[in-house]
Amino acid sequence: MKKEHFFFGAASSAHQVEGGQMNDWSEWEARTGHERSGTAADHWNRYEEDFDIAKKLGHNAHRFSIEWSRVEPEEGRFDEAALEHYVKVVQALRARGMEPFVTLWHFTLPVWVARQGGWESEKTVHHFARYVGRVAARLKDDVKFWIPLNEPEIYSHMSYLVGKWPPAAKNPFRTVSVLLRLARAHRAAYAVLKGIAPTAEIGIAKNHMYFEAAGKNQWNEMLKACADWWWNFFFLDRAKDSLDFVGVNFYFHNRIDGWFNKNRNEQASDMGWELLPETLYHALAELSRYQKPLYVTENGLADAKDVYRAEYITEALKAVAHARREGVEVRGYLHWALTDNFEWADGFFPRFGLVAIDYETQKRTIRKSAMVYRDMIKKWPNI
Ligand code: IFM
Repeated sequence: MKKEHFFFGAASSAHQVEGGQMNDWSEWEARTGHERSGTAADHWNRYEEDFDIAKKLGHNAHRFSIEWSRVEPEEGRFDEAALEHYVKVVQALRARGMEPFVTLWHFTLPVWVARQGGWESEKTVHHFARYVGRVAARLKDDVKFWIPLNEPEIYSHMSYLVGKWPPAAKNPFRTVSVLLRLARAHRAAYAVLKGIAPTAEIGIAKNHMYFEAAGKNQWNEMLKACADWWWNFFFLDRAKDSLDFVGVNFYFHNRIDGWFNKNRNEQASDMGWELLPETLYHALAELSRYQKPLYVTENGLADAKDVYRAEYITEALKAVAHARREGVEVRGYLHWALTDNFEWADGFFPRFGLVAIDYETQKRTIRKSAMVYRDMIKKWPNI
């Protein structure tokens, strides 16, 4: 694989960093008394400062999301100033030598869409396709990599099964119906994007769990096969004809020994998630069966004291290198996240950033682990 094809960088999403949102999530925060995303990392106003830092850290790619509620605040009314803002964001990345990876939906909906039923309404598929078309028409010359949807399976579980995210339902039938609709939305967006930008590379940011069957045990292996099926069926098995690449968001290893989640948890993040970055290798090796280029579109940990991050990144990159040596076509690694950000139901306490944010002053401080990542990029550009 050619050297210039490996992308190193970080990722973010609009609601989590921009600040000043008026979407279904901010409405829900206000209505339920949940911690407010508020000004978040004020990235809407400080994106150039943030991209300067990313450049200093040696990044040659950056993933961010466009906020639908800003672009289409009312049904059918597109806000030119918001679109122009995102044109400038993309230009700011290009000016710093960073390849933009553009996500078009990262969990939030315009309030008017949510009021019409959100992803439970077929109308949303049509509205989404129209919005995607408007954005693509403006950005097509400067953007090659598009990600219509972020982690649809996490969204449908959290919003419709576990009920921790708006609209806070707990209903398996609604969960499956939303998953199927999101798959249709992905396919519709793919068709629109290809119509406008035929050479665009379009993928999904798929949350991938590595289910490990402990021992040589048929029961564990059967549970693994079921879990893999459930986790991959909707977006990889059913939508693979509408994917030019697979974006892998990787955080979880799930050890099955008689039942799920028999993890040893020897090291855990601030959110209690087990830290086993080397298992990224298995995730990539498994996903290679879809025969699409793979990009790690997210991988990271909440670690406020920055105790584990450097080693985590080092091990994750070794896992990528291992997969590449075995012929798995991994073409990029985007760490989650460039800066600290609003972590949905968990608010601001989890600190995922390579760059710390002081939310009082908005001061940015580069964490030591970010420098370790930078040194690895320098030493290992072809990984
Ligand atoms: O912050 C989230 C992101 O929005 C989606 N993927 C997982 C991250 C960490 O939980």
